[in-house]
Amino acid sequence: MRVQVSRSSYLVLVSSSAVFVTFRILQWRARSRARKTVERVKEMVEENQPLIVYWDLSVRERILKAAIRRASKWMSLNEDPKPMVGQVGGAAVHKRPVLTLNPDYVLKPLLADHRGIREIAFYESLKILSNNPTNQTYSTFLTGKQKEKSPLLKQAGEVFDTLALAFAISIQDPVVTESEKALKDAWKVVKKEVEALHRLSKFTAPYYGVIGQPGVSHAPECPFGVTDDAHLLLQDLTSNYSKPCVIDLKLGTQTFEPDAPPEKQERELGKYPEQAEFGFRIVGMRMYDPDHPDADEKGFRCFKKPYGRSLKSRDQILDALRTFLCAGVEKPVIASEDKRIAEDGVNNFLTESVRCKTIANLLVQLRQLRRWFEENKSLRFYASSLLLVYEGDTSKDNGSQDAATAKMIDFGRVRRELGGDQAYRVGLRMLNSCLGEILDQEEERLGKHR
Ligand SMILES: Nc1ncnc2c1ncn2[C@@H]1O[C@H](COP(=O)(O)OP(=O)(O)OP(=O)(O)O)[C@@H](O)[C@H]1O
Ligand SMILES: *[C@@H]1O[C@H](CO)[C@@H](O)[C@H](O)[C@H]1NC(C)=O
Ligand SMILES: *[C@@H]1O[C@H](CO)[C@@H](O)[C@H](O)[C@H]1NC(C)=O
Ligand SMILES: *[C@@H]1O[C@H](CO)[C@@H](O)[C@H](O)[C@H]1NC(C)=O
Ligand SMILES: CC(=O)N[C@H]1CO[C@H](CO)[C@@H](O)[C@@H]1O
Repeated sequence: MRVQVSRSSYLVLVSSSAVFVTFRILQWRARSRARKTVERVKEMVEENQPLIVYWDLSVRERILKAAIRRASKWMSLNEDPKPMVGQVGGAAVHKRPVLTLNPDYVLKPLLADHRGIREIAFYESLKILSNNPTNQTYSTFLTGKQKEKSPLLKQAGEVFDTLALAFAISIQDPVVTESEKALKDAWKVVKKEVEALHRLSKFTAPYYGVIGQPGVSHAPECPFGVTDDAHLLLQDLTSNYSKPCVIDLKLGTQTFEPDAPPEKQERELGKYPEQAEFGFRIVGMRMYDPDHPDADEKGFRCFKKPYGRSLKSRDQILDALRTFLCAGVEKPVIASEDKRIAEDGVNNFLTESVRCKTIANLLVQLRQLRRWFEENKSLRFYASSLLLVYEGDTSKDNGSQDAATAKMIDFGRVRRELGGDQAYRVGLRMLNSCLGEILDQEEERLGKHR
């Protein structure tokens, strides 16, 4: 009798301790798996960091290869690209010019430093998300890890982990439950970024890949695999204009990233301190104004970097924007307008003398961009440009003379920052108010003379 009791209690003891050990193992596996997954997702979209971990060799190689493949799929350079006529910004002495290629491409030279690979990654992310804006696509883009077929042993491990997790969730293990919540939040951050990038692509120039370098370089002068010959292949935003008038605005209150060395910060601040107040600077502009004494042989007036830096007050900025927008049609002396009306007998000169529709067109596009910045608060763009283009040819009368384009370019310094880009919004607000003021004045002028 006594033997039997002790044997059954022995069995109970053994089996209960087996259950206990199994429980512990499952719990441990579930907890460590859950923690790791949260870590992995959080790392993917770490704050105050560039979009991709370009210092990771495999990440930058994968993205660069994808960009080269993208361009080579359908583009072979059987024609020599030519230096762009009418490039407005960039191309300081040490830089190479932007090139153009028929029918409507621009080739922007990439920098071999971190900015080159970061700009490629930015455009690649837009492209990848344009077809398929999901967490999965983006996480594969950022980490390179796909749900690949793993070896049998690993698969067994996965099945075990999945069971362990299911078990831990069913008994509401506190650590696993907590991790599940954290995981959901981490994916929400990813999803936000996916949506933001997905909606941003309509404000940027269409991108077709990287051209001019055959593969990833391992030369010491190419620390990130990008060579001196690499070019971004983009759509030429001026290609549909017969006399494109272009202004390049560098947006934001500062042009350096927060981790820039102090000397660089000081240097950048010294270039144009007013940018902190205005939220942008005029990098350059080029307008069609063939009758102007300063016009070049093609009929364009050009303003370069020093001009933008000389603008010290809001009024001067306003004048500069008016000069840009009213080029070739601005007739400041009312007397001459009256004379023209008298000669023609009709008042068609005045309708022609203002660009109200063009300015209104730009304002609509800028409003949409502003909305994006107000509603998508996860990215920040340092030293990025906004390109405004309008038709300078007033001889057409079928509507195309009112065409205008506003697109963002230059993405070498995009970062993830909670709160979004307050600094870019300062610039957009200022730009909006200036254009609005110019439009009001023009409409008033027009109204007075009707
Ligand atoms: N997609 C485009 N369509 C038309 N013109 C373009 C396009 N991209 C660039 N440009 C022209 O090239 C100029 C320089 O472009 P971008 O600002 O991208 O170059 P960058 O060398 O990085 O300039 P920066 O020195 O200001 O950083 C622009 O001002 C514009 O005139
Ligand atoms: C991405 O993550 C968010 C937040 O967890 C979720 O709501 C959404 O359904 C996920 N989308 C996809 C396609 O997985
Ligand atoms: C120019 O017009 C064509 C035809 O409408 C269009 O496909 C193309 O995208 C336009 N280019 C730009 C830069 O807007
Ligand atoms: C207007 O006419 C020009 C030629 O003068 C042509 O290139 C352009 O496509 C036309 N635009 C529209 C909107 O019809
Ligand atoms: C995630 C998010 O806030 N997305 C917003 C981005 O901006 C657009 C407007 O351009 C909104 O519609 C989205 O909801």
